[in-house]
Amino acid sequence: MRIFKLLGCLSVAAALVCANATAEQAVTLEVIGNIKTFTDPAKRLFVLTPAHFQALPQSSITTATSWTPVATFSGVRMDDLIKATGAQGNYVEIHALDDYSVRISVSDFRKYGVIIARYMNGQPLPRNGFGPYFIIYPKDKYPRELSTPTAEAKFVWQVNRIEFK
Ligand SMILES: Nc1nc2c(c(=O)[nH]1)N[C@H]1C(S)=C(S)[C@@H](COP(=O)(O)O)O[C@H]1N2
Ligand SMILES: [Mo]
Repeated sequence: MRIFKLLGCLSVAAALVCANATAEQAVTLEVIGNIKTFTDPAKRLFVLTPAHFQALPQSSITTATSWTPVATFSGVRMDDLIKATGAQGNYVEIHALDDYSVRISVSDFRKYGVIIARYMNGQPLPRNGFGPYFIIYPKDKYPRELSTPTAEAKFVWQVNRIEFK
């Protein structure tokens, strides 16, 4: 398989596939702000590569969202991301590739077991389809509380940066 991949990368026809593979490796999640653990102390940055993200405890939530049918989303509980980064503070700002951002109270994380998902039904979320990361609340478990416009605004897709405040 590895040989095939290598040969494939050498052929022009497979250039797009290889570009995709590279993009997958470049999918990083940047954590900044009120944190105590850094991958780049000088810049006070904690950057998670896909491998680093995968090495954190993995959790999943099975739910529908307003945009997706019932599916199992998996990734890292926001509580575990807080532990991994030594984050403090009462809220976070979630930022997305499309410049959307929303503020979420840290109290939501324990209350609902919110996860930052990388996979939907075992497939990595593509950038053009809710990826690279998607904030998931257990909407089906709390249909009333998690279907309000305020709650829906917190299901951020295309997440690439999280700032602890
Ligand atoms: N990346 C990203 N996530 C997002 C949004 C967005 O514009 N970009 N909109 C939010 C808001 S305000 C709501 S209500 C829901 C649904 O957005 P929609 O009504 O544009 O589908 O997704 C949330 N997540
Ligand atoms: Mo919204």
